[in-house]
Amino acid sequence: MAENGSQLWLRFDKAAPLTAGFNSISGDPALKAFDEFQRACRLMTSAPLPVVNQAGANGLLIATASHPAIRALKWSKELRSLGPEGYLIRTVRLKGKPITVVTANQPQGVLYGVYHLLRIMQTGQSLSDLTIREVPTYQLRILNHWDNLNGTVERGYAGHSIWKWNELPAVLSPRYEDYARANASIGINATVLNNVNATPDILTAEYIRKIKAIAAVVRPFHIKVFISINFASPRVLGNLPDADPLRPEVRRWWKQKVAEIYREIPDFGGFLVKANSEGLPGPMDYGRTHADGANMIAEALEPYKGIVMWRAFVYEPGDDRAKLAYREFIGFDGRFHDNVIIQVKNGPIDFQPREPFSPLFGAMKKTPLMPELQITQEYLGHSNHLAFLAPMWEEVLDADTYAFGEGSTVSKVTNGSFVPAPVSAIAGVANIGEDVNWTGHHFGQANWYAFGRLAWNAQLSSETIAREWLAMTFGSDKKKLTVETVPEDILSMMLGSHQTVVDYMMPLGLHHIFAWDHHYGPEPWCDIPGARPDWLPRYYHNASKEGLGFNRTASGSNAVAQYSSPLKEWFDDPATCPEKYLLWFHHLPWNYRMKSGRTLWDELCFSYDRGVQTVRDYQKIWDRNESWIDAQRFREVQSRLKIQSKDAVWWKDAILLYFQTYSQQPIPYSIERPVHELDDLKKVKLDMKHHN
Ligand code: GCW
Repeated sequence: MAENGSQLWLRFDKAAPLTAGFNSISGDPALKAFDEFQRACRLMTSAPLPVVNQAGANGLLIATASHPAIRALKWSKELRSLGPEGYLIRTVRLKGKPITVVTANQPQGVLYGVYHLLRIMQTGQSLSDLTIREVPTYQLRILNHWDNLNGTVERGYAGHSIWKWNELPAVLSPRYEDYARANASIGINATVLNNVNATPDILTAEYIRKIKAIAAVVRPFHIKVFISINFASPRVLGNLPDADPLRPEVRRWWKQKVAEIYREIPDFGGFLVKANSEGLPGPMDYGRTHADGANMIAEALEPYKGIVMWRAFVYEPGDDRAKLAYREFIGFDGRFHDNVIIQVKNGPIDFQPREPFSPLFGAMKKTPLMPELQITQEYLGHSNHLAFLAPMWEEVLDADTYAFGEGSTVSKVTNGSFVPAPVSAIAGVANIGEDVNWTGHHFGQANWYAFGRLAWNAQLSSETIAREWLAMTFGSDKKKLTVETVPEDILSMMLGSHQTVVDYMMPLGLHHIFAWDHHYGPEPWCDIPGARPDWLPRYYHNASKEGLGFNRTASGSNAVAQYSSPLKEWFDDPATCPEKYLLWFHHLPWNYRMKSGRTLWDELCFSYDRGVQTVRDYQKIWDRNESWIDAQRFREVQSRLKIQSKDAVWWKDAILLYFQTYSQQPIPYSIERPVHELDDLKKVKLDMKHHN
């Protein structure tokens, strides 16, 4: 088969193990984990391992804690500390013979352990003397699909939805199982099937049958299914006069609907809700609160241990947009039911190329919060630009909120370490579509992979993740790759690529200077008469003859006050504010002196230029590796790098020429000159309507 990216990082036939394998397998053949190992073995060596009753020399033992062979090891104390999903992988000696054991309390833990073991084999790491113990950072590691029931995907850049709603439940696309396997292999254990901009239809009996069919395919891989719901459903589907959460008939409607779902899907996960946000209905339509709305739905789900993920992506006009979610939610701290989690985007605005973390993290001390990351690159060049997002997510998850003193990082304030959470969770907005390679750009797969790995272990470094992914995804018979031998140039391209996109799009804390609606190219001048001011770039960049940036200090919108000390004081002062967030928090004169000694204007020019030059370097790096990369993937990445290169110049010219009309200073003469006219760039209109 031609190498087309369809196998993702699970290329067992190509990335064959570099180390000696096992002689036999024993344990519990009824486990999915057992099956999956044998399946991978067949692909790697064309034969499964011989199954034996008792593990022999160089044997592999795969079983849960209750299996007699595991009980005999007397590991019960350690096993107890693992919870339902943690696992152990250990080499033991029985009568002097090495045996590799993969075990956990529950079948799902064994499955994650088996995929860990396979990863060791795929990436050429040593299989001897293993002493691995893993417990996930978050209990619920969930993909959010912004997939519409008509097959389009909001902010999806890899083709139509993989969910074939019109064929379901009768026809099950083989991709559903591939999807489940890929997710299980990186520890993802839940999925929200439909767009947060949800239509009531998803709750009809017809759709519940379709959801049930998908749930049946992903269940063996220990993946729970959730859906997004529309708050007005009782009015639309139940013919009630309204959807007021305090109206008894409305409450009854939700209870009955939830009961109907659980009759069909007993392990159903629950609901994700976008309410009173961007025009969607919600409790505030009836003078009620987010707590009223979330708690009503939570009550309906509670008997089944279902969960409500209630989004905090709300920005009713009235103040600096960056402050609005905090203002709306902080007062409800501690007022949500136990099975409600508030889902908060990583930054206070909206998945910008770079944002400081949302001030809600750490501030809500009695309410479980879950981070929402965006895997699909809505604001990062769609599936045309190579941007490995692990470094951005690492920056967010490791950011210190100081809310519970030093060390209360975003990951710790959301994983139950500080705020008790009945279930801790993290979500990623999927970049998956029906494209053969799943994600449009081959390197987009690395972001899906990275999300799963970080959700499992928030401490993993971007470099570790990139090494694993590269070794598994690009190794071949021609060039075996191990975590140690991945090409350093491609590795460093990946690790620097997010910063590179920031450099040519929105450096130094600039944000939301995108083109209207499709969010692909630059449009800092964009002006749509009658549009909400906070949907227009000018609101964010505030360019004038005097300077650039958004004043969120005490003398401006005072958004800094929503952070804990000492952060708020650091952000408030340009001298201590990290330069990567400078124009997020400050409006500064064009001649403001940066740490480099350059003026703000010059520094901006150099950032954009560095972005352009670095993408050109990526082209060189890629081309240099042509000899060993399979032809189709090589060509496809090569052609997207060409687009990225052209786009980077487009961004640089548009932003610098436009801001130059305010700064009235020359672009430093050592920098490549613009190749476009500003007036021409202003006329560019891409036909890229997004599907709402
Ligand atoms: O910024 C917006 C996106 C919308 C998206 C929304 C959200 C699903 O542009 O496309 O809608 O965020 O997260 O709800």
